[in-house]
Amino acid sequence: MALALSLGRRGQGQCWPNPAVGCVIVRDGRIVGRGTTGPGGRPHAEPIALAQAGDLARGATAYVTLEPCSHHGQTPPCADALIAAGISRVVAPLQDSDARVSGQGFERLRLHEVEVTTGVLADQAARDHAGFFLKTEQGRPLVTLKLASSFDGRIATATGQSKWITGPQARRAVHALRARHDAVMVGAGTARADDPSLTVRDLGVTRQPVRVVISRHLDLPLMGQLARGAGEVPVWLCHGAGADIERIRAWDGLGAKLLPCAAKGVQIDPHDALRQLGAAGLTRIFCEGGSALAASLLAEDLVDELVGFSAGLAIGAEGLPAIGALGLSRLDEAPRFKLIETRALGPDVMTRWTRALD
Ligand code: AOF
Ligand code: ZN
Repeated sequence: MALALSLGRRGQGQCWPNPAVGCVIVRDGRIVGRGTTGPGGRPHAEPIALAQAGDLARGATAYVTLEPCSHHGQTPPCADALIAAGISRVVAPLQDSDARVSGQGFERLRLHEVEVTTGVLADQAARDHAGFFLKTEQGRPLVTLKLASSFDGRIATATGQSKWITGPQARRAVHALRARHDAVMVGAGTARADDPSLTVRDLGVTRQPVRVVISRHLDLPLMGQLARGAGEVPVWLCHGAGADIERIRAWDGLGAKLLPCAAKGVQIDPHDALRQLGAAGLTRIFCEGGSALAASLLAEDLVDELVGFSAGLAIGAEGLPAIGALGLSRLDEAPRFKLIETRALGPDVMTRWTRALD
C-alpha cells in the first residue's frame, strides 16, 4: 500500500478533476502490475496495472489507494475490471467520496466474492486525497499556503525588493511543489509587483498548473508574463462584479477564464473564489501570496497546509510582512498548524505544517 500511495502521489497536480490514485497488483509475493491515474484523470489506475499483470492478475491481490469505481463514466467501472481479471482480494484504505461510487465499488466486489480489506494506511491516504475529498464533500479545493520569507517573516524590503530572499535549492523545491498542485494562485498585488510566470520549469510536467489570480478590479498588466502565455498555460481570474468591462474583454481576448466572484469588504470573498475554483474542477491549490491574500485565507480558516521557506536574513519591521493583519486579539484565536516535515535546503529551511483540527 505504501508503494501504491507513492505511485498515486506522482499523479498529484496532473489528474484533476479526478483523484490521483495508485494501484499495485501482487501475485505470490511478486509485483506484477503498477498504475497511476492518467493525466486529466483517465485512464484510472486499475486498468493500467491490470494490463501490465495480464493473466497473472488471476488470484492476485490489488492494492488500490481509493475504493475502485463502480459507475459507468467515460470508462467502464474499475470494480468490474478487477472482477473480470480474476483478482481475489482488494486492499483499499478508504471509501470514495464521489456519490456515484461511495461504497458501491466495495459492495460490487464483495458480491462477486472478492475479499475486501479497508483501513490500511488510511491516514496517509486521507492526506493524499484531501483535495479530492474537500472538493466533493465541501465544494472547495485543498489550499497549501507557501511563504518564502526572511528569518523575521518578511517577504520584501520597504522599497519592495524581494529577489532573492531564499536560495536556488528552495526555489527548485517550490517548482516541485507547484507541479504537485492543480493550480498556482496569487493575489493581484503580487501579480503586479513580481510579474510572475507561475509555471513549473525544469521538471518536465505533462500538465502545467492553472495560474489563478485573485483580483477584485482586474488591474493587472496586460503586457506581463501572465498575459503573454495565457493562450498556452491557462490563466483563471477571480474578479469582482465591478471590474472594468474593457479589462474583462481584454483578458477574455487573451484566452483567460473569467470567474466573477462575490466581494467581502474590500476584497474578493475567498469562500466564493474557492467554491468557483472547485466547481471548475480544481482539487489542490498552491497559494504563493501575497500578504493580503494569505491573511484573507487564514482569517477564514481556508488554509489546509503551510509550507514555509525561511532564510537566514533579517529585514526588520519596515519590511513587508508575509501575512497581513488577521485582526486577532487572543492567541487562542490564531490558526494553529502541526509540524509534519522539516528539511534543510542549502542556506534555507523548509517546514511543512498541516491544520491542527482541535
Ligand atoms: C478509480 N481509479 O484511478 C480514479 C478513480 O469521470 P470518470 O468516469 O473518469 O470517473 C471519475 C471518478 O472516478 C472520480 O470522481 C472518482 O470517484 C473516481 N476516480 N477511481 O477506481 C482511479 N481516478
Ligand atoms: Zn475507476
